[in-house]
Amino acid sequence: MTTFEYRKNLVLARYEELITRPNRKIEGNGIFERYENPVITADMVPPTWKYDFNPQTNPWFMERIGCNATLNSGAIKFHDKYVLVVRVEGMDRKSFFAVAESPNGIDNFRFRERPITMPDTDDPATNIYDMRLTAHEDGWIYGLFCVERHDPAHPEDLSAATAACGIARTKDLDTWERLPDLKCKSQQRNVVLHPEFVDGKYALYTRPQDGFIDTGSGGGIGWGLVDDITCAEVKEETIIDPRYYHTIKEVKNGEGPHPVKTSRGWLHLAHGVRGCASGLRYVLYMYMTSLEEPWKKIASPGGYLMAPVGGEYIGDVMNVLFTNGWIVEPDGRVFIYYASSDTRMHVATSTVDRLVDYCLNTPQDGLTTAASVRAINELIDNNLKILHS
Ligand code: M1P
Repeated sequence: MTTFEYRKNLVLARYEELITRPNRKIEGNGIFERYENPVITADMVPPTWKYDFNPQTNPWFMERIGCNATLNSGAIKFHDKYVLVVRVEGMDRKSFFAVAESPNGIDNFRFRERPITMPDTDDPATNIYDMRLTAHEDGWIYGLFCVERHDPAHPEDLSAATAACGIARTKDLDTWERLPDLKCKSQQRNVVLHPEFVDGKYALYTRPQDGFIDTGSGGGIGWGLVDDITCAEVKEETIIDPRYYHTIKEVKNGEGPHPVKTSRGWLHLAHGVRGCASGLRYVLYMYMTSLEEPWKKIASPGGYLMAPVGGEYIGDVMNVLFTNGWIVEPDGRVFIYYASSDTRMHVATSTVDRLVDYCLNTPQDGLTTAASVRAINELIDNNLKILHS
């Protein structure tokens, strides 16, 4: 057998084994369950995207185009499949979007034949990433994502970049109509489209930021209305979930996927960032807003829902969990898709009832040590009464 044949068979067999590997649930804290394996890794990108399958031009069956990571994915249930629009990052540091589908949401994710070719605007992007999917009541599926360009104001600084919100829409997830980028006063990342019209307008969760990395005076997760999505402009933004000193969202926060409508209010999933000696720490947290007024917070459980554990700590950008996709089934099951350390995708499962209970019954962050101890003592008091009765 030639080296080409031997290596080709090995690569294809390993790939097939990996993407069909069953995933098992790990019992957790009652709020959600993690799973044994990541759902998508860079090794699950199809070999046809990486290898030249011609023995004449690639006799050693060498990898030609490497994949670095598969991370921050939008999620949607589409034609009975659990679908992720994955941020795939090549070894050249460029990210692109690609659709991966699974029959059950926890394993057997397989990429479609080709990545998405996202049309550019008149001002081409250097990099695009982190798509939030919204099946809007206007009938379109929207993808909102970060568009990164070199900052023209600082031509001499090779790290100076700008972040804006790109907008595209589709009916099949393969072909996308690109709309103009969101116009607003500040730079933006983590912009999310609310699924329903509010006062006849499109509604956006925003994340105003002073620079490409620093949110600076941008006070947290914002809310703004847009008259026309085909030339979207947010003229006024109000902060609906602010950052606070000495919390999990002291440095930054950002809306995850679009919120889920429940009988008790809109259920939100987001990421919070704080600084520590080893850099930034990204965790996932939740909050709820009013059904009638989705910009008004009605519940804010203290602390994080999920933080990195075990191998999740390790990767390209350590100590990071990030989410921009979840799927809610009509029976109330929730599939939370999250990336660890900007490297790989995982799933965690829960239910709408459990997450609403978590939001409404977890004590709020009292913002001081004294308040935290008071909350624990209250719990102990109640428990002792029950245990001694
Ligand atoms: O590296 C962690 C995350 O950093 C950014 O998130 P934020 O805008 O909140 O700082 C994004 O680049 C995100 O893609 C990345 O996962």
